[in-house]
Amino acid sequence: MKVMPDNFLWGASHSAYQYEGAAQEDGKKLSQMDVNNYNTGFSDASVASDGYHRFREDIALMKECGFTAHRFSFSWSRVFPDGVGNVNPEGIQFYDEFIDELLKNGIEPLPTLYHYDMPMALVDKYGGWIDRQSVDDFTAYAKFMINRYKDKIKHWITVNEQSIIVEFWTKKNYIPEEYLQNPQIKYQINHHMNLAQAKACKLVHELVKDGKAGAAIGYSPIYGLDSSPKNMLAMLNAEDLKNHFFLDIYFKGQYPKGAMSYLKEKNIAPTILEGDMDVIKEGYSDFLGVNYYASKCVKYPDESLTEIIDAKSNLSGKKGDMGAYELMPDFYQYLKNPRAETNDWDWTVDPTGMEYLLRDIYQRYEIPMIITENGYGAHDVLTEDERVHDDYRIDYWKTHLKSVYCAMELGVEVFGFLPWSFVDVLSTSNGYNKRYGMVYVNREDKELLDLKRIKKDSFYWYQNVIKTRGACLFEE
Ligand code: BGP
Repeated sequence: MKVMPDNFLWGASHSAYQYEGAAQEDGKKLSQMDVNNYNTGFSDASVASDGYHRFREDIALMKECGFTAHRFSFSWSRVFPDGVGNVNPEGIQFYDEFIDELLKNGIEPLPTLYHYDMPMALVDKYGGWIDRQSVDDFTAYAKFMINRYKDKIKHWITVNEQSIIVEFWTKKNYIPEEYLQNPQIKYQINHHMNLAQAKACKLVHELVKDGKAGAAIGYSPIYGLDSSPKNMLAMLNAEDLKNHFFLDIYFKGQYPKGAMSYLKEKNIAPTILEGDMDVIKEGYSDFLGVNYYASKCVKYPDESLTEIIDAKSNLSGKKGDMGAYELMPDFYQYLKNPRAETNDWDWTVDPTGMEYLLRDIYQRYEIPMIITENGYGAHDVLTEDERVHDDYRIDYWKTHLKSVYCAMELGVEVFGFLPWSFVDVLSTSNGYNKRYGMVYVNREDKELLDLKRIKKDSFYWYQNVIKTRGACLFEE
């Protein structure tokens, strides 16, 4: 019978600012994501899913579903409201209680130290990740958290989605006005994060007995539009800059040469100081968290005038910041994959991509992986009898999980599946109009309602998947 191994971790994921709410309660101060979300036209993060007040109820539901693990993130500005200095006792108490509640219910906590939410105090002080001081301040915060929970937590996720932070740099960072025209900043921010995440890995190795550390990367396999040699070359270019650029750092301790030469030629490469690469090498990663939603497609850029103009504005960060049609002159150009289906939000639905990326990454680095995000954003409908028939989400997870299984059958090491998300959480770009959960949160985007939790069809489906360790995926 096809089943996942006994010790395979089953659960889901959320991040602090998208789940907790209580954005300025009990001593917490604002993070850059609290502030960024005030202006999207959608709901902000002030209440979100109200997890700060309802986490016990949510964890009870996780237990009912059969969870053995759960991924969440710490809010830096809940613990250190000013980013540095005094610890907020009520903030840390919240995480003490959250972690103990998970453990009491037999659920392994997998925290992420950083999920987009730099304390606003540090953005105001020196621009956040733009300044190298952020590396030391992050390290001090990480050291405090790792020390606090070193006896309770084995797997530590350092930084969420550096790839997405670079691609959507003005959305995932609060960038002061004067830097908006300078795309070098996004690679500099990323370099500082590389140092910070390496230091956090090293701290886990030093402080946690048998501790394991790694980043969670937002990863899309990149396909060439067709078999034309130029388009295949564009695929290699894009793989180098969008994927290897991050994974080579985590697992080889270096930047890929091709991508770096390209950035240098365009004068947008990060400044690297003496000793930086040693720090990065020392802070090696033990595993990779994979956040997979959709694959991407590229072609070699045409040299038409329009595209050159587009490319210039893209490099200056003014245009194309949603990344979907990103164009890097002389390197690659994203485009819609004519052979792939898309969801309501124009994201490719590509379950084969899951097997492809797991095998591809494993061939390159041979490291253990855990799926730290995977999910289907949709306009869910609550029926009058309080049900949500999200068969599209079940279908998405079913086909993606089967792909994980296929990769594992070929020897790829995957030790868990933590999809996005358990309860509905605030979408990074579409408030509560775009839902991902297996548990419905009764609120509208702008109206709070009673925030009641309602199990969707996907909850019952996932419960059965966990109970049968995946065997039910292959029935019918
Ligand atoms: C990932 C993020 C999550 C999550 C997810 C869905 O990139 O790590 O925080 O929100 O994407 O994205 P969205 O909410 O924009 O649909």
